[in-house]
Amino acid sequence: MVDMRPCLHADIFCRVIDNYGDIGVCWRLARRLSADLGWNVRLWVDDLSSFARLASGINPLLACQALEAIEVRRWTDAFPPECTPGDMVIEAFACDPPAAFVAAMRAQPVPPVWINLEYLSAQAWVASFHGQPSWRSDGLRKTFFFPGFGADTGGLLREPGLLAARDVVQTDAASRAQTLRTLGLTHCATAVESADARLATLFCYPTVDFQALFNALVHSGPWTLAVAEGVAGHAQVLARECSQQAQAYASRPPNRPALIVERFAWLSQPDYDRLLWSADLNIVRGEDSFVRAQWAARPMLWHIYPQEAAEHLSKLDAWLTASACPLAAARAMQAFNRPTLSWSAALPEALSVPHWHLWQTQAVQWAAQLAELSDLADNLVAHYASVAKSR
Ligand code: TRH
Repeated sequence: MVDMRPCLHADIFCRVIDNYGDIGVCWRLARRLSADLGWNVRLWVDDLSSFARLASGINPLLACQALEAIEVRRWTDAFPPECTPGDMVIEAFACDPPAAFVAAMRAQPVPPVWINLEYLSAQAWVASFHGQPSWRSDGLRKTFFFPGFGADTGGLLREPGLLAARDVVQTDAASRAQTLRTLGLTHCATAVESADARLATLFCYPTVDFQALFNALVHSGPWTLAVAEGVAGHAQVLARECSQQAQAYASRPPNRPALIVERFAWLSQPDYDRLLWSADLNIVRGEDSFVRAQWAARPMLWHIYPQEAAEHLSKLDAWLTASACPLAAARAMQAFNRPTLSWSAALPEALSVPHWHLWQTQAVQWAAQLAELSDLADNLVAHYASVAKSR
């Protein structure tokens, strides 16, 4: 039977505060709504240069363009007269759509379903705030939509087929190595193929004590470390120094350095996923790479985005508890994120047997538990449908 329903329209507003997480989440959501759920999506972004870094098809000079069937608009305070607000308006991270756009929403015979998509947290209060409406003095209603890790939250973005594609890559060493080769990571591919080292990826903030991190890896090595573009500019030199120092103390010379670094140029989001699936350990940050590392079902170290009054540490602890992170790994992650704690001993411990095996098992179980939840875009569409029905 032919589906005769009219196509629904969504506007997504994204203000890039810094880095790539804001646009990373918005772009992923835009693609989910458009490619998988059949919505017409218009994405408003205030910083197209950051977006262009994330999606190479974006031209930062164009005020209006289309990419993957999504209309991308430069965020302007003036309301383009040719635009009508969509059926659902999603502002990411309380970014406040322009006043002229809100006025156009108000002028609609049936105002759009307005969502404020919030930041991700495993803290207990999230469930009680998720889905709460906020009535504005102009009569419009905005609903708080919180991503999260439980059925009483908005869930996490998970594309259909994502986990099946991951499982194919993780079938055996040959498919992991093949994936790494297609990403241009030949040293990483060789390490996986010859099983002579574990593979880690590194995408963290510059505040990490890289010397301590690399020493920790050396002392639990051998490792091959894939380092993201723009992270730890001195990584290769530092890895060599740390490996050489360790070798000087070793009773017999190793047949390979304890830590080898290979850099990777910025990958597309799907390719970055493939890299995470191919690794044994992923060091990630912010919000979106943090979620993607959980889908990878591999041990991960989260370098959390620092917040005022150390709020991020409560966030970290809440997630460690929710995910049932094993004690040694939790200690390593807490120390990794608290500059006052020494984590150089905590990390090698977490990476050593039997702690490592516990960590691997937990990562698989946690990903499977999360996969039981419905995905965030599906939940948004269900919310839209229930509001539309009640009108
Ligand atoms: O870049 P981040 O630190 O982003 C953010 C912002 O700082 C934001 O203000 C803050 O609120 C938020 O974190 C919590 O980290 P994040 O969230 O992991 O975003 C990175 C994005 O970049 C993510 O979509 C994955 C993507 N990425 C690639 O597409 N290719 C790559 O090669 C790499 C390393 C990352």
